[in-house]
Amino acid sequence: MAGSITFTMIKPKAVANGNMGKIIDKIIDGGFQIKALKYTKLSKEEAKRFYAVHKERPFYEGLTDFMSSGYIIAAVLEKDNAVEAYRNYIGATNPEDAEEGTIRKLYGTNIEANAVHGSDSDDNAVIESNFFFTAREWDY
Ligand code: 3AN
Repeated sequence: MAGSITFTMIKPKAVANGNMGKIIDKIIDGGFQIKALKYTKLSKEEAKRFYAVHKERPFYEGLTDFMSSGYIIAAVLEKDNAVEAYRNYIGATNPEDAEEGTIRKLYGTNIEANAVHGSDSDDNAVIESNFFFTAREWDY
């Protein structure tokens, strides 16, 4: 039975640290089915568009500099209740506060370089998936 979807990115520092394979394994171990996956980069302008909801926040410039600083993995994941299930699985935004065994606790460096992104709502999961993938690539 098909579940709902969420969107994730493995962030530049986690890729640069050589952890992308371990993080993908962990995602699969958590019962998330990969519907689409891409090894890619964001330009500064694309990172600003992706994080536009945060444009008034003090960390916006730093976050968008960081997110455009190197390779990332973008992926669409499917599971029942995917958005909430994945947010629980990755842990709190700040790796210091994340529970033991979560992706951010295991592979996060700090609150900005916190290993992975996870959508915060079903609507945003679709918007974010469409940001990186054509409908043909994930919506089948
Ligand atoms: P989450 O990714 O857990 O939903 P949000 O939506 O509050 O967290 O923040 C989006 C991204 O902005 C986070 N993934 C994190 O990388 C970054 N971020 C959030 N708060 C801070 C902060 N105080 N300083 C630097 N970066 C931050």
